[in-house]
Amino acid sequence: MPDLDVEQEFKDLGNAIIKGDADGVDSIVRHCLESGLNASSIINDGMIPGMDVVGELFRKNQYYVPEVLISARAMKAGMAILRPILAESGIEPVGDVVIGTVRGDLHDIGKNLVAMMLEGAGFEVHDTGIDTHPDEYVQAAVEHNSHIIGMSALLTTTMTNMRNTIEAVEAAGISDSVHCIIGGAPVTQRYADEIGADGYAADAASAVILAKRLRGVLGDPDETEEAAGRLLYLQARDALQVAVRGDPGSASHADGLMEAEGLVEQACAAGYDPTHIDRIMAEIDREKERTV
Ligand code: B1M
Repeated sequence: MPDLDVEQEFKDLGNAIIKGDADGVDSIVRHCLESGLNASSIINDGMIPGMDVVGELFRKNQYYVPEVLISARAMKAGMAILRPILAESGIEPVGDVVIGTVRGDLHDIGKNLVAMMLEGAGFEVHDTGIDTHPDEYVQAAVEHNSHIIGMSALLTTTMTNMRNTIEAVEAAGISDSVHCIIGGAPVTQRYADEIGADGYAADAASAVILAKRLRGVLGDPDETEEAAGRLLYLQARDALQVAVRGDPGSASHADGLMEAEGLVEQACAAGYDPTHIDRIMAEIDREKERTV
């Protein structure tokens, strides 16, 4: 490959993903293939680092949903060229995931983001779409020999179908081989624990880290530490919500505040973003003032 500056090519490819330039991704990927680079290197060294930056920008609130969707579309443009080649070359995916929005729920923007990010991270993803019946998840997981079932819910009224799906997975006798993970705006770690899910992720980037962890393919230590800090922070938010819903002076109000404070301290110790820490501490202080 005498004429190809591989490092520059991968840098350009990553930047095209970050900018959401689908046409650019298409032409760079084709150029890389014509120059003899292999498909998995194009994904792992060019596209995924770009998508990692997108996930990072999203986590830091520097990218919002539209930008992520545009980048995800650019990623898809590259994947569409590379997927058949990967399938031919028999490269093992990181794991197999069945993902869908739960029964009764039609929201799919977040689920699609999670699916694309998982695909970008090297998972084989089977999307059951919206309004997925518990038995449909089970059927798809059995059919594809999946390692993970991912459920998304945006409504408090449909969240209960996550529990029903976990029960269906248990009833089908596949719970030893399939991990159930959940997410969506109303879902919390507390709820995941309550229904016996194997994991909860607050956003698409964290879902990838969770899925990798469940498959034993951890990201680099910084990535894991950042995710741990973020998880503690999100758990603190959940605890604060519990407090806010309780009457000042009630046990739930006091317990929620105490739990939130403890979690914020841990998130701070884990090096989580000080701006977010300061903001939630101010909210906790305001809530405390309501008690006196
Ligand atoms: Co609906 N809706 N909606 N809606 N909708 C909400 C969710 C709502 C909070 C709005 C509100 O009242 N403020 C509210 C729910 C209230 C509640 O239950 N607590 C609501 C309602 C009430 C409804 C209807 C009942 C309205 C009606 O008809 N009366 C109805 C229900 C239809 C149904 O599902 N049966 C309805 C319909 C719709 C539309 C069809 C119009 C549209 C959906 C279009 C679509 O998805 N194709 C819609 C939308 C767009 C929203 C809001 C505005 C935006 C949701 C969204 O896409 N967010 C929403 C209000 C809001 O959230 N601000 C609202 C962006 C997306 C990227 O975030 O989905 O949270 P999210 O995904 C995140 C994380 O949650 C996480 O990662 C994603 C990326 O970071 N995540 C996972 C998600 N799934 C995950 C899975 C994982 C891990 C992480 O592991 C597997």
